[in-house]
Amino acid sequence: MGEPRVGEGIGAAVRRVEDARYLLGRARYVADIGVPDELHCVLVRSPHAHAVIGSVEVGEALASPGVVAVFTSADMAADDVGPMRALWVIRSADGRPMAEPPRFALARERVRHVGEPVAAVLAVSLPAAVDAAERVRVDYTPLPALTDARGARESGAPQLHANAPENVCFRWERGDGAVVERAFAAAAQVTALDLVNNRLVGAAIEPRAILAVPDAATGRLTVYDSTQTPHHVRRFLAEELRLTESDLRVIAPDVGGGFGYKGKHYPEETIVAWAARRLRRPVKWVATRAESFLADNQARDHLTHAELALDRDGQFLALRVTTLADLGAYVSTFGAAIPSAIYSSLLAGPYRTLAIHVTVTGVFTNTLPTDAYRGAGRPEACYVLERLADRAAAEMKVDRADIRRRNLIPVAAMPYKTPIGPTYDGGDFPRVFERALELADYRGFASRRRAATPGRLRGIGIACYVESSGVAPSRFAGALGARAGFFESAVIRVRPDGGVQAMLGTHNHGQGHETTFAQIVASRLGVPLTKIEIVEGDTDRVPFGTGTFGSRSIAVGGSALDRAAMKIVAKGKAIAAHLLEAALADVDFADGFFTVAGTDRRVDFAAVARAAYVPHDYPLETLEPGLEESAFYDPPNFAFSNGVHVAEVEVDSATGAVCVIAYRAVDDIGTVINPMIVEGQIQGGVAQGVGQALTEHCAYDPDGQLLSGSFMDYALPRADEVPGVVSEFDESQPCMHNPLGAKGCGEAGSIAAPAALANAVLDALSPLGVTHLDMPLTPERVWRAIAQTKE
Ligand code: MCN
Repeated sequence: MGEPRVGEGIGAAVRRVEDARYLLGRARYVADIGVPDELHCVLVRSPHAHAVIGSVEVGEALASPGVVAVFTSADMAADDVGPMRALWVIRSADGRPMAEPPRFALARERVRHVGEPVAAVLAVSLPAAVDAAERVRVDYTPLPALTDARGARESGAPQLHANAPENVCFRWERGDGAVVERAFAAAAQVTALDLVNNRLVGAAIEPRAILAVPDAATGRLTVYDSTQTPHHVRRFLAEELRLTESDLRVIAPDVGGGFGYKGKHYPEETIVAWAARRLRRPVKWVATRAESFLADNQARDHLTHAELALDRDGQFLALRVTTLADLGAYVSTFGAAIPSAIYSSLLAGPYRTLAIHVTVTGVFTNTLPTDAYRGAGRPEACYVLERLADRAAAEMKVDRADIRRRNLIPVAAMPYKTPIGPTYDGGDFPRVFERALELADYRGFASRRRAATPGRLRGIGIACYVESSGVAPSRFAGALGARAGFFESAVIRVRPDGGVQAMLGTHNHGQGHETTFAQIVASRLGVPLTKIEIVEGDTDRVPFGTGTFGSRSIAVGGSALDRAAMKIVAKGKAIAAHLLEAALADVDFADGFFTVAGTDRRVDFAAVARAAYVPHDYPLETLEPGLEESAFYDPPNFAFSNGVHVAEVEVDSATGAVCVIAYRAVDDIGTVINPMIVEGQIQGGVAQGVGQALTEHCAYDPDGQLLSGSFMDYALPRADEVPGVVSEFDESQPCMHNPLGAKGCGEAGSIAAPAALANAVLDALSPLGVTHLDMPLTPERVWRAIAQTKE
């Protein structure tokens, strides 16, 4: 905290050092890595959403040119390959653990979603594997499919798993229902809404890819994987393949975007790793874009009934939320935790709601599993609250800004314990709110609306959010059933020439870690950026770590790095004291120099580094040679980023097309390490929020066939649909419990943008009497709503 904003350290808008590699085509993704003798894996995937697997005929495929092996679940079972387990096992309200149906990498007996892998073909070339895969004959007996969460709960619905009666995975409950009930009974106003949080597909530029390379000499297996969490993958693979973690090295090299969905464990990882060991040959699988739609986790898909009780002054008295969350066919890595623990714990948002009660039922359907995707649980919570706030304001004929203003938690109330669980350590929500309204010229909006071109309906929308970034305190996760810790690790190795190598368990797949983490080192050690190397994504070079998701890298990884740097300074002082023949207590360190207090005697960092490895005259009993330190960090709490986003839109009343005219954001992410990078992070998140709000929707037909299985049908926003974000940061409230004072920023945009945009579009349509529409607000949906008002 409190670093000068000069040069290259904390607070400087340094250009991303990794961009040269990305922009010049020099990045190395998994698909770029070729090894001699590698086999290509093509997966035979189920064309049915739900079916019993009869025989799987592989003879013809095996006889195809270039084919080395064709495997089915029977082969994996014969090798005793274990099932894929979730990383987080939550408990239902009655205390019972969630249903965790067995999920095998190659489906056994039954398939439960279109695209589920049934057989793996291994051949010497990709075309040979593709051809042979078409010759695998699977005898399926189709079963009725379930593709929506409500249908899964109906009596007589097909049952997906023997150990999940009524297709229910869990029934989650938080808050005091009786207190909420009483508050509703006494309320002057009750506002209710039914909301759909649309299903999304992650769409990184690089499709997932895996290459597993066995080492005949050591018996070890190296797995190159386009993942955000190499340490989790190592652990899952060790468990399933009955290995120790030391038998495996997982490397996540350059990864072309992750957005959360690449931070989960997938069947292909198990299949490729196992096949490589079994065949004693390198095996590579690279998803095609079409395959990504059938193989990658999807996200959101909530049906929610939400009610807000208010007094006559518009104070929020109580919130009651009932959500049906579609988990898809199996429980994915974090699939159960996102719609329960993560989502529900943010339902207070920035507001002082006195009582909150939430129930979430997680159900299975014949669709791709859902799991974390940028925002993960927090956009859903923000959407519920911000849609309710707007609706309540309209019903009470109060200005939308005023109703929020009356309910924001004041800074004096910090730390603030919410009625739904978390304690916010800090944040000046009213200050951020007023600044955002000022930036958006909220007051001047009425005149802009009046001045709009005829046929253009202008609207403005506000969304306030609180985000639990810095996922997660292990204590919190453990209490709620996580099967892993969520610490982060950092090692700083100082070279004899004074250069620094910093190794972290996080992973950079577009967030700019090689720059921002180097800035932290530069600030703490006074070493220029050109002499700092950041290493991530290799379980041999970074033995223990957790990975990048939940906007945790700065708050948790950065804090581990900061601690390691402090240890380097402490050791450096001891070396300097020896070199300068001074008492340790008299040695100070600043700006790259160790100085004897009150004198001009000093030695620079590089000289201390050199001496650390040339200990000719060291007092070896008290001073170890070398300059290398490690630190593990586990946060005591989440870092509660917060902010206010304001979107201004125009709706073409003839076509229903929505144009985002302006987008302004004020975010409190504590101490900003690199303002240029965080601006980019906010902009990227907003782009994804624009997608959810306006264009993206993953749709299945009633038989479970994916209707939006390509970019022709699944509409990512295009550059001309994404507004330039005017972004500001409020640094007045640094995180109180981590050494950097930093809170995460990677998901902020995707959390606030859907609510801000939906509120803006509905504001534009409000003069016509349209009060609710579900996302995505496509031209067709908006046009139909307008047309109906004319009927
Ligand atoms: N940062 C900073 N000052 C702060 C907070 C963050 O300078 N106060 C910097 C960090 O040092 C880091 C970047 O901003 O370089 C994002 O930091 P953080 O908020 O800690 O998020 P993570 O690095 O943990 O990234 C994860 C987050 C998530 S969960 C998703 S999903 C996501 C995202 O980041 N996926 C992304 N941003 C993405 N950006 C790109 N380009 N690609 C993805 O796949």
